[in-house]
Amino acid sequence: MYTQALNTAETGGPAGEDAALAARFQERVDADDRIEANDWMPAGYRRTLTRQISQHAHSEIVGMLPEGAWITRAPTLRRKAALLAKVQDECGHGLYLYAAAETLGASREELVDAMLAGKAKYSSIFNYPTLTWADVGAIGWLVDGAAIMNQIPLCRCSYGPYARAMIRVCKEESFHQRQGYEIMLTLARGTADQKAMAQDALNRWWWPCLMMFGPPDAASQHSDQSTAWKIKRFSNDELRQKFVDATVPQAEYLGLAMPDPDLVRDDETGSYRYGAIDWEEFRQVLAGNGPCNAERLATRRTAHEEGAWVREAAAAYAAKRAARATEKQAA
Ligand code: FAQ
Repeated sequence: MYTQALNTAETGGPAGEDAALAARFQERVDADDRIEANDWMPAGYRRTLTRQISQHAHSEIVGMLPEGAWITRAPTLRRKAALLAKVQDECGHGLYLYAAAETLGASREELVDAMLAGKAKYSSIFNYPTLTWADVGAIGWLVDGAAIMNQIPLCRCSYGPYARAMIRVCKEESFHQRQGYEIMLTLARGTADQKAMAQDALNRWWWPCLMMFGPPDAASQHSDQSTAWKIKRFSNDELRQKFVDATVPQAEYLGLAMPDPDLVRDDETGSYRYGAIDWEEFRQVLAGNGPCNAERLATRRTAHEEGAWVREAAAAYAAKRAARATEKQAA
């Protein structure tokens, strides 16, 4: 097993953990100290971060697929170059995140295998199809917009390697959001058919984007502990609300209608109250029954199998270099 983890001696869970170490750990978290890979940490903290960071990494890698499908069909060379760069960035985000997860003692192989076996989650949003070019605009504007809202607070997460990875990810996501919004603006100001295409994309992506933030606070099983550990700085509902408040005026500027008849601005707070989210749809997508779950996993499995020779060649090259370095040292 290859892992970047430095010191991952487990304490065997809460029962085996030293109470004094646990108290000292929480004091450091409360004081906004950064926890680093070699520091003592509760087993549950390590598990929670490994789960969240690896799910996040899988989301980036699976998240390349919906937009990747449009690279060959982008309407101009400029659009194609920007989309290609964006999808490559997502791959890069996946790699930083797998590296951050490895510092916790999990190997990339085991994390990827869990995803390919359908045992590890990735974001629900990537199980929806990209039917038209406007979907590429809607993903950049809305999906990246939601991702930024969720990820900016993660730059202040208590675990150093995750927080640092998030800084660069968020900068790149800002570019992604703008390229998406610019596509939407061009379509919204284009012909009636183009505007209708933009509206249709907004109609299909809006509700799944609200689901990206996770279940409502009352049903979020990990939130309390993750908040106490300062992995989470805002609750799922708080971030969802911030996203709605930031996005509705952007839709107005585009001249597009929000697909929510219950959406209403509260003049006192300036916030928007939104209609009921279909949590049954969310549950179905998480259970593997979304429109594209099977297709996404099948595509990733094929790509993984077809890339086996690259991994083998890289490992053989690394082994050869290591053997040469040992020979040199011995000489
Ligand atoms: N999809 O107790 P909570 C992107 C699961 S990156 C699937 O509230 P937590 C960039 C959750 O895992 C998008 N599963 O959980 C991009 C848990 O299940 P488990 C990904 C979801 O962790 C843009 C259960 O429900 N971003 O978009 C979802 O405290 C464009 C209970 O939930 C991240 O991963 C969901 N939407 O809060 C790429 C950010 N929501 O593990 C390409 C980091 C919840 O017990 C193109 N992650 N679940 O089996 C987080 O901030 C958190 O993990 C939350 C969930 C907020 C997602």
